[in-house]
Amino acid sequence: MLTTVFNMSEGELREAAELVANAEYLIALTGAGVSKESNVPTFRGEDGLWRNYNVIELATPSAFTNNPELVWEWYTWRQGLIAECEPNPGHLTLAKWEETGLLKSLITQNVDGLHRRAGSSNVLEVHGNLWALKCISCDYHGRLSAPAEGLPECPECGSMLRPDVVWFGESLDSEVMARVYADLEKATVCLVIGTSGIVQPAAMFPILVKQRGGTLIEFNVETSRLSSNVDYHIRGPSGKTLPALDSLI
Ligand code: BJW
Ligand code: ZN
Repeated sequence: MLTTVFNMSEGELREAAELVANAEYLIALTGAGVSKESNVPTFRGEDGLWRNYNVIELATPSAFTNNPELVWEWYTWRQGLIAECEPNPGHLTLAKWEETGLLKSLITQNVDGLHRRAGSSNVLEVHGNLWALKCISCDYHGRLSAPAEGLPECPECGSMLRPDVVWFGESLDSEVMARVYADLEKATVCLVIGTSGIVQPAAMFPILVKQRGGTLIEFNVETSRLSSNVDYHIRGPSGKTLPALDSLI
């Protein structure tokens, strides 16, 4: 039964479960795929977000400068969509593993906030958060509690506010990155869940763990750019494969 679900031998699966259960320092890197079963679209692939929208028109600083209305429209649409979504059993399993002391750190590229809503608290959001705002002119940072309406204005200086997310060509937050690198140095096992492994620098994180002798266990519905580097590839939707692995621990 398990072999059908995971497309790998039961022995290998038990091995992976044992590695997770006995890991000295277990971390996870997640991408859009972990939220797919919560009905959040992924970025790439068949029904990815980018298929109907051009990334260059939307997720770059110059896109925002040239057409802030279009960029905000896209974010408002996503905020509305994500407000209706609930964490899935994959998110819940990771939250459980943090609570039981198994998972030390959860690094996510996702901006949807679903890991925290599932109960995870040790979450490093390397690409920001869909509900966070920052001013384009001053140091103001804020947070939305409902989808934005029109073009939000800074309450301090009247300039435009933008989503506090990381667009292409922008640096990732240095404090968050310092914590990420500290965890990567300690990690003995890294779970790589639902990411295409295309976007840098996040795609390098598992490689750094591997280079230091750590073990990589991937959960994905297909092969990714990282698959050739992993020790175990557990194929299937992570909302099913993570709870099933948990059942073996
Ligand atoms: C399932 C599933 C299920 C489906 N279960 N799995 C080195 C080399 C080349 C280029 C660069 C480089 N270093 C930097 C760059 C440039 C650039 C980059 O990486 N470009 C690449 C496209 C090549 N990176 C940057 O610009 C970064 N900044 C930076 O490095 O600053 C310094 C610097 C700048 C410039 C040059 C050099 C240095 C910033 C990257 C910011 C990415 N931002 C986005 C948008 C965030 C805001 C928002 O959401 O609106 O982040 S882009 C988008 O991609 C989003 C995601 O977090 C990110 C990753 O996507 P992810 O999560 O992997 O999703 P998908 O859709 O790609 O994959 C989903 C996977 O799930 C698939 O594998 C499915 O099979 C799987 N799946 N259902 C399990 N149920
Ligand atoms: Zn301001």
